[in-house]
Amino acid sequence: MKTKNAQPAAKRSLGRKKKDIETTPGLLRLSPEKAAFDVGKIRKDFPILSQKVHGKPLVYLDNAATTQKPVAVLQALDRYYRETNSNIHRGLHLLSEKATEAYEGSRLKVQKFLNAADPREILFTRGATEGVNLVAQAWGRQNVKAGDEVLVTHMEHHSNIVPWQMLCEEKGATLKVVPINDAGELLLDELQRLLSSRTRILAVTQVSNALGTVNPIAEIIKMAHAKGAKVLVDGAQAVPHLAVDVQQMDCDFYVFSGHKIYGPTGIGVLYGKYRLLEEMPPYQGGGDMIASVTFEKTLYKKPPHKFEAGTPHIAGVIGLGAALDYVSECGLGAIAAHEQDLLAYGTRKLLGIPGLNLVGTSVHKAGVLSFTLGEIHPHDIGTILDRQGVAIRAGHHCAQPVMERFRIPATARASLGLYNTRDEIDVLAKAIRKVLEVFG
Ligand code: C6P
Repeated sequence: MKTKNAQPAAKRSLGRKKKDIETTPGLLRLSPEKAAFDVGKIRKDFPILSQKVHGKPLVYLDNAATTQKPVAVLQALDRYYRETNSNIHRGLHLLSEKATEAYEGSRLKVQKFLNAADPREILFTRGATEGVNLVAQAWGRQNVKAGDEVLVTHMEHHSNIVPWQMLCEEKGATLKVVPINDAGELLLDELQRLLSSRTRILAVTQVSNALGTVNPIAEIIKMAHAKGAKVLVDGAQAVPHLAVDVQQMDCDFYVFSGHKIYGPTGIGVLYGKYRLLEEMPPYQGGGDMIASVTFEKTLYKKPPHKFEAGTPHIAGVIGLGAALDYVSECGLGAIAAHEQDLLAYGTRKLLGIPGLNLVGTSVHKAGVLSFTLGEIHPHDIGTILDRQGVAIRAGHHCAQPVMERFRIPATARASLGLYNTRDEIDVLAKAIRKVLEVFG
């Protein structure tokens, strides 16, 4: 995968020891560039991180659920409501013009961030979930018929399963599932076998939220296209960790959520190839998506406006633009290098804990450490860790088929963000050992 925005050579060392990075099998090797950034400085951009919980310094390791917001994003939201608040695309007055400019400016930022060919290919949604539903309903209803097949994988989040199930039920189509191996990697030969002339679309995650697996997405898309299938990529867990280039990967649709990339909740993005968007009917009807309305006939605007009915989450869009600016300034290459270092360090630390079993040991992984600890229920692990200031998630992570595949009810999951440190991994490991003590 291409790395864009790579930082120049490190100004300051993170104190990484070579052996820590290179001795853990099954992890991405850090590139020699290893662009380090100043994580101490970065942490100061996130006011929430300096608080204590239960009297202990907060160690926030629930970034796959949602990320914290830098001051730049908080200020963008505050500034919008204080100085520019107005509806967009409607008013002739100055505030409306400014709000429209900021909103459409964010669309350009997203276009650049994903390297989309055209800003009209960028639609704002409520999040990844709404993006998948939009494609399943608007594209799916038009293109999937009885006897057709929709392909998903065994590692999908419920958001990339249920909308397709609903479509298949409605249309009499069949949902097929690409299996995964014990490391949590997609079985590409099975994918090849399952793809056929009946396959209308493959819906696949770029990075698994429950396992951390990074899929070879360009290769997968090529395989699906060779059979004439379209591909929707769920990028919810990819965009915060990897540089994404939708033209290079050649996906037909790509979705992500703002809140997982240091932006506000309630805002997300759907990228779609313009020709496909043009052919799709609208998802919802209402204001701002029409060219003209009579009781006899309504004409729709062109994409993206055809798919943005009603007053959108204007502040959210502007906040998302600020978040993408922030991440781009940090440099996705530098973020990836930092997180891969933490992942390697954390993997080594956790594997040293008696009875700890890592769930998800793919060769290519992003910053997720999902684990079980003997017979101790992950909810108990989460509660004990919380008392020590460590925030993780425990449960099925909205990926019940993954739990079923590994024959476990749940995992405890520590997930990394750009502001996490090795010291925090040490606190995590210590807190897990405390769980062992409690359960004697
Ligand atoms: N995963 C997690 O803790 P929304 O809710 O629309 O912002 O994102 C849905 C979604 C879709 N795909 C993947 C791969 C995801 O991880 C998520 C959200 C969170 O893992 C909350 S369940």
